[in-house]
Amino acid sequence: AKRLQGKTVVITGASSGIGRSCALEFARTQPHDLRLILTARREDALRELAAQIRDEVGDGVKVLPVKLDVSKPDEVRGFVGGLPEEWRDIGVLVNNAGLVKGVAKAPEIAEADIAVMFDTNVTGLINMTQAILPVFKARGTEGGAGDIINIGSIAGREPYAGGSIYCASKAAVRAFTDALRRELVATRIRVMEVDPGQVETEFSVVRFYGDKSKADAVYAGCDPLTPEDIAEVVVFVATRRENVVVADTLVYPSHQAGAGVLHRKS
Ligand code: NDP
Ligand code: 8X3
Repeated sequence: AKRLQGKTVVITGASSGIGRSCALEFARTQPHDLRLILTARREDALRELAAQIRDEVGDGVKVLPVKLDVSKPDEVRGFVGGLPEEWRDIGVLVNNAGLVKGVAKAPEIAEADIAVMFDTNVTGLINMTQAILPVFKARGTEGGAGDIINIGSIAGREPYAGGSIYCASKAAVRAFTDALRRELVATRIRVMEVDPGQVETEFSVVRFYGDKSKADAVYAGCDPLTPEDIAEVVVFVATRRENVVVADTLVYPSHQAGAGVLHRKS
């Protein structure tokens, strides 16, 4: 179905992993007068992705790469106003930007790591939501007023040792999402959360401060999800009939049954 025809989709953290795959999946499956606003800090990666989408799907999808650090409240506040006029009619927000830093346990957790995880995963997601909600609310209470799709994590449901801050940040995403759905119950704005289990992306490379061998060990003997697997779910929830809210989704690879509960091939 051409359910996103004429719509504008914003994705945060589109330069890598799940966000990047979401951009490609929206473009490939809904190439009918779709506008994609791709945001992240790494502008070069966004430009490359925009070129790839243009080559693959052509004119049906217009792509606007925008450099945006969601952890900077001033940048987020100016985001919608800074868009060219024809890009401001946003219909879908995918709050995907997020990160984990380190595996330290209290009291050894670096203050800078605590700050960057909360500023990005929690405050950034909330600020983005608040920046874009007025666009949705201006549409009134008709169907299709707007979609917010928040990327949480299994870590927000099952906290684990060595991940306390990341887990707390994702639990905060979950609480904010659930409260927001209640706050907006009289509107036709859909508030949805997708919680991935283990996905192989740059996530673990970032967690280990660029140490690729430590990152690879996370996935040793496992068969993790690909970012495309999560992108398919994100596009699925965004393309249901207007009255259908896929409110809350947990997605594992088949060898996972909880946070860190992974069957590894020896
Ligand atoms: P990646 O590291 O591959 O991608 C993270 C993305 O977030 C990048 O595009 C990065 O872009 C962006 N980002 C980070 N900080 C900021 C910032 N301050 N402002 C804007 N963008 C930012 O990891 P994933 O794709 O795996 O992560 C995407 C989401 O999925 C995160 O919220 C993560 O917590 C969640 N998740 C991941 C799981 C996994 O196992 N991989 C499991 C469950 C949830 P740039 O550096 O260019 O700014
Ligand atoms: C990422 C999943 O379990 O590695 O959100 O923290 S986990």
